[in-house]
Amino acid sequence: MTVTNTISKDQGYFKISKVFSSPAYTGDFTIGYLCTDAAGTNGSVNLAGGATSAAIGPIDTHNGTTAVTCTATETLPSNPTGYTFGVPSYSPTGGVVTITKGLAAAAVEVTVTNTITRDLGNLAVTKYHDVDNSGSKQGSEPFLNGWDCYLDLNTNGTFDGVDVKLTTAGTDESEAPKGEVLFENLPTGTYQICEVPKADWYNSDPGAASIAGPGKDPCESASVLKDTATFASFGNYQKTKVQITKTVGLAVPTHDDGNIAFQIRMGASPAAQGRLSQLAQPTPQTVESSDRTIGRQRTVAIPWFPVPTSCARWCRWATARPSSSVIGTATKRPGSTVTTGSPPG
Ligand SMILES: [Ca+2]
Ligand SMILES: [Ca+2]
Ligand SMILES: [Ca+2]
Repeated sequence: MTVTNTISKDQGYFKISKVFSSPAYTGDFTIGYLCTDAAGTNGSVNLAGGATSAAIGPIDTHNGTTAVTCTATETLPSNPTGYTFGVPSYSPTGGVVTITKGLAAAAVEVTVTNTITRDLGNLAVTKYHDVDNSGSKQGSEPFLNGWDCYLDLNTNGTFDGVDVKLTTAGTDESEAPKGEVLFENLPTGTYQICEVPKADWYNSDPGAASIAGPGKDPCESASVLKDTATFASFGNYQKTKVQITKTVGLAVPTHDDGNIAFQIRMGASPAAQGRLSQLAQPTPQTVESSDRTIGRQRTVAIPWFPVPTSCARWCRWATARPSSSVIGTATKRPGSTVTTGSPPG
């Protein structure tokens, strides 16, 4: 009589589940595994968020007398632009599962969970008085508080609905304005940052070319990088307003069309008076009055006059009859209104 017995190794299965949900990444995650069985079972699976692998096995439940475990380890994909994956978490802890005897349908499970966060950075904007209209800040040029700057989120060159606006503020140790705004925790990317102009100020940084069209503000582009402060700057200068006051004398001077002409020349030195070709740029500006009533005082405002870099702080102004000698002069700081001496007449 023969008694026959069979014996087989206890074997089981495991499977890997992936937990992740974000439109920032819809690709697969690669998860490797390595088991402690005598065969050293190993491999990897590629899983998208929400997916579960097929049962992996059969794998011996014991290696000698020691229970077999399998360990799952994820290799993070490259971060999508503007996002960073968090450290993956595993369940059970460490991604380690003990293989238990059973069929594929009873596979033990290891779950790998990922998180992802949006990259953020800061954008600091400084506002300064570009006194010399050079398009950049020199050391002596002051910062300006009280100016509105905004993130032009809909890039239309004007402050409206969705935009975010801040006003330059702050003072340093010596009470001087810091002219700063700080846009914090911005999602990384490229932003259009603009300033709200003020009357009688003119933008030189980024400059007139940055203004997209009528009714649009000066804007420049800034790239906000992860965990970094990006800096942008806006510079504005002022022009000088000049008025001529004269009393019409008996000998009424006339221009080609019979009007009295008033002319402003910039930078006219006494030596250059009356010699138009030697007067500093820009071109002398002329306005006219048709009122030639003798004895009446006439005040004629010259439009804002651009300040050349050679005349950054103090400018000399001259009034004259066109193509004639200079009579009155004045020295004033840009941004002020000056009344010169009477031109000839
Ligand atoms: Ca400057
Ligand atoms: Ca806008
Ligand atoms: Ca700038």
